[in-house]
Amino acid sequence: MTMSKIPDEKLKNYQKVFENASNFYDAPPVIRDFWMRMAKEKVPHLFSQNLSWYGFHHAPFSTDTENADIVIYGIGYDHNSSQEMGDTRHAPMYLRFASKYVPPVHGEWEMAPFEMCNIIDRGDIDKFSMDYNQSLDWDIKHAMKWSKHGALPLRIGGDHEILGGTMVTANMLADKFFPEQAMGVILFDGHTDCFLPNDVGGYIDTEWVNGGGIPRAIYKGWVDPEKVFQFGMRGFGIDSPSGQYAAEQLGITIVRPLDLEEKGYHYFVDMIRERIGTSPALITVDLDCLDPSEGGGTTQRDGFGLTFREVRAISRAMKGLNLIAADVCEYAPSHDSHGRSTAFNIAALLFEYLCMLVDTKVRLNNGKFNQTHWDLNLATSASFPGEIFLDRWNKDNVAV
Ligand SMILES: [Mn+2]
Repeated sequence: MTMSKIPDEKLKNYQKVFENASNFYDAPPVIRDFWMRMAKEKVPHLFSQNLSWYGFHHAPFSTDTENADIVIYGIGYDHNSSQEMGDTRHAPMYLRFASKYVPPVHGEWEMAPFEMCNIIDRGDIDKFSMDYNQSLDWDIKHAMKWSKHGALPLRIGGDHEILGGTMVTANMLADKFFPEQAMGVILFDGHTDCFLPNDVGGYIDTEWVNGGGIPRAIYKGWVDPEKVFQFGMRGFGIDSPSGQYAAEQLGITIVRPLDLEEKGYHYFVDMIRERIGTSPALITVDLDCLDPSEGGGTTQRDGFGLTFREVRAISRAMKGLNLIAADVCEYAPSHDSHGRSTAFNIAALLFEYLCMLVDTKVRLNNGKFNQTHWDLNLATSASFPGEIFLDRWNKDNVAV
């Protein structure tokens, strides 16, 4: 053995850590409880990406929306991205896979969402029909049914037609949990999407045109434009057909990528937190908000956009506030050509939205935790994390 070059006192401490500490056992309490429960219930290795019967973020597939706190599902809308169509219909499948690369705990926030809420993957809603309105009705019908008992939705597109169903469902939940307050919205997009009936004659009989959920919800009195923030506006997105002038007249806060870069995200995070306050709110992410250098896996690529880091930093404004629904749309797997880098960033972002929805739902449940349970009949894996600590965990818990 070579001589130690570290002072004795310090070395003894380092050796003590090496011999006794555990990254499972010494995790923050809710995370450790989660790992130990996974071991006790013999839920197979939640780090695995290879078990197809796990849903989004390793959530169990389930039809039990009545007892769910959070419901995650895909809708592969592929109707009307305006430039490069891509293959948004396949996005839920690819993102479900990418989401399994994200660990099921949030160390930075000290959260174990599956220990705090009953989270299910309800599977996908088929877009059903070639008829636009019929597909919307099909989506909205399912979305409302699945959230009828209060489950907060995390919806994965598909194209931005998804926003109609998100808006209707969020409004239903807002009525249930926050009956006095209008909703706020954070939109990440290349375009304000404030399409008006006068601008889009072809869709005049369609209530929820692609992405046009915001002006419609303002028109109905569900959303307060003073609590609406739009990030990433540029290029085609600030031409009048995409809604800039309507958004300005409505009093929506429009933020161009350079504004964000110059003022810094703290400036806008503070503004969002002040204006949204205790109101219920939703986040909708149209991935064409992104700069093409962020992987390119979207439909309408337009230079000088946002980074994933900016989208995440702004999204975190909602942490601890009342986020009640979120969607992500316009992911085009066929354009995501660099080792699926767009998909992995989306997956990491989705997990943050999941955690923020859990945060809201725990408050709505008066602080009570509802654990997620997996159907163990499906389990075939031999490895479960933390198993060697079960004895210690059981002893410690008896002692307490
Ligand atoms: Mn859009």
